[in-house]
This record gives sequence, structure tokens and C-alpha cells, in this order.
Amino acid sequence: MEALATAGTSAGTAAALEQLYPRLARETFTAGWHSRSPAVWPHPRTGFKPRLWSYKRGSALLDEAGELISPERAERRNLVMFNPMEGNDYFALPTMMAAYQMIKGGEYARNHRHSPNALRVVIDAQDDDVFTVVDGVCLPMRRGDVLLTPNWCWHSHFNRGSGKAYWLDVLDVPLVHLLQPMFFEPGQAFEQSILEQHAEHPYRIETAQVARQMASEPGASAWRSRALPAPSMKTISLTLHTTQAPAVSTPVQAVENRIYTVVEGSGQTHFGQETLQWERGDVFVAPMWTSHFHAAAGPVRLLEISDRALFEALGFHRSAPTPQ
Ligand code: 1HN
Repeated sequence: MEALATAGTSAGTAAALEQLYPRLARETFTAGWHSRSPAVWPHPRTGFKPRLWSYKRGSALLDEAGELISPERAERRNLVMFNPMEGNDYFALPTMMAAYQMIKGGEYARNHRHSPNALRVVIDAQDDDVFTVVDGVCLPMRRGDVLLTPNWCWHSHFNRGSGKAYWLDVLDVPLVHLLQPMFFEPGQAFEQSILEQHAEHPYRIETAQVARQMASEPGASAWRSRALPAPSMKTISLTLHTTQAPAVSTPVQAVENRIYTVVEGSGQTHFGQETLQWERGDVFVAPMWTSHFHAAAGPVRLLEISDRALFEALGFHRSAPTPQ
């Protein structure tokens, strides 16, 4: 912008401008035409990259950590998946973070609440051993379930069995850091009183059940996608992708940032020249405006967690008509 603004000016004017800039800065002004970074650019650009975290590696490292740290000391025993870029060791995407969490049989992850919206996707848990309590409602955590803990809901987790349980946590913590309305409150008591117990609840989505419905519809061997309603989560959207046989999805390129988790099956996702291979429990990210498509090796259940609801609410949502 500066070259444009000063083109055709005399040497004297250019020198006078150079003297003006430091005087402006001393009074905390920047000349709009002389800013170090532009205010606008033609299409989204982000330092976040497509990346995959392996459940085999993550769970093995979490087992090691489990010998050293308790949920009492850690608040939550989890491994946060960060996108390696300058200054970042916590965020997977600009608006969302992701972590593998593990609790052993007999352990309790204490009650607390906070502004960030959160959800869990259960990767391994023995049926009827593991539960999340949300505002006094006890919800079962079974393999493939999604449990929602919308902002400012009390939540705690426990495992009353003998085996370890593993799940994926997704939270809009990076968004709350950007906008800054962070609040956190520990529960008065370590454990949360259970007022009700339900298997069916708006905060519990059984992806196995949704996948069964999708499989009973015509064309189930093709790649198909269904939005999972989660109106309690204002910033996060859920989509389940399934196929009953090897299949390829259509390419997408849109502004939402996406975290994918492999609930069942294996396959690969193509990002231009780059391919990420995935299997059950793995987590991978497709940052804003990265064109990509999936190829399933066989029956697949892939859960997409995105910030689409946020962009739609703000009027910023956009998709490329022909992904590049
Ligand atoms: C949190 O509250 C949980 O409740 C998991 O299980 C991960 C990461 C950052 C901040 C709060 C949980 C979290 C978290």
C-alpha cells in the first residue's frame, strides 16, 4: 500500500513522510498506508496445517503419563494435540483444541465449569462403567458416543469399572482466548451429586445409532453425511460421515475449521499433494479453506467437529463452488 501511496511524490515529500512516521508512533498512531501488515487479503490464509494424531501413539503415551500423574493432580489427565507453528503448543486450530483423555478404573475427574463449550467422543470404554455428569445428570459414555458439556455446565467424569477409558475432548478454548470471556469455577465438592440418570438426553449422541439409521437408507455404500443437531453448542457443529463399503467423498473447501475423529474403520484424506492415513481413534484437522476429500477403505464412521455454526451465526460462512 505504501508504494502506491507515495508513488509520484517528490523526494522532499517522501523524506517529510519518513520524519512524520516516528512522530505518529510516539502518539500511538500508525499511518494506515504505512502499516507493517495489510488489513485485508483476497482469500483466507492460515498458519495452521492439516495434521494427524495417532490414537495408538497417543494412548500409549497417555498410559505412560498415567503411571506418573493422577486426575487429582492434573485436574484432567489429557494430552493436548497442537499444530506445530511458531508460538503455539496448545491449539489444533484457531478456534478449537483437541486432547486425548484417559481415566483408570476407580478414578474420578473432579467437578468444574468454565466458559468454553466442550464435547467428548468416546474411543474406548467398557459399557456401563464410565459416565459424565452434566449439571447433575449422569450420562453413560459408551464407545462412539458424543457427550456435550455446553458452556458453564458443571461437568465431571468417572470410571467405576476396572479397565482404562479413553476419549477425545474438543473445546472452543482458542476462541474464548481470542474473545477473552474466560471464567472457570471449581466445584465445591470433588464429586458432583447425581440428580438424574438418563441414557437418552440432548447432551448424548449415539453415533452407532445414527450410523445404523444411515445404513438402512438406500445408497448406503456411497459416502454420505448427516448433520447431528447440537443446538446447545453455539460455536460447534457436528457431522457424521459414513459408508458401508469403500467410497470416496466429494471435495470440500469452506471457511470452517474441522477436526475429524475416526469412530470406526480406516481410510485416507487427500489434501492436494498431501495424504493422511487414518484408523480408529485417530484425530486429524483440516484448517480453514484447505480443500480435501476422503477415501474409505471399507465401512467407515467419521465424525467431523467444526466451527461452522460460529461462522454461520456471524454471517462469515462461505464455501468454494469448485474446490481447488
Ligand atoms: C476440561 O474441562 C476437560 O472437563 C478436558 O474433561 C479438557 C482442556 C482445557 C480446559 C478444560 C474436561 C480440557 C478442559
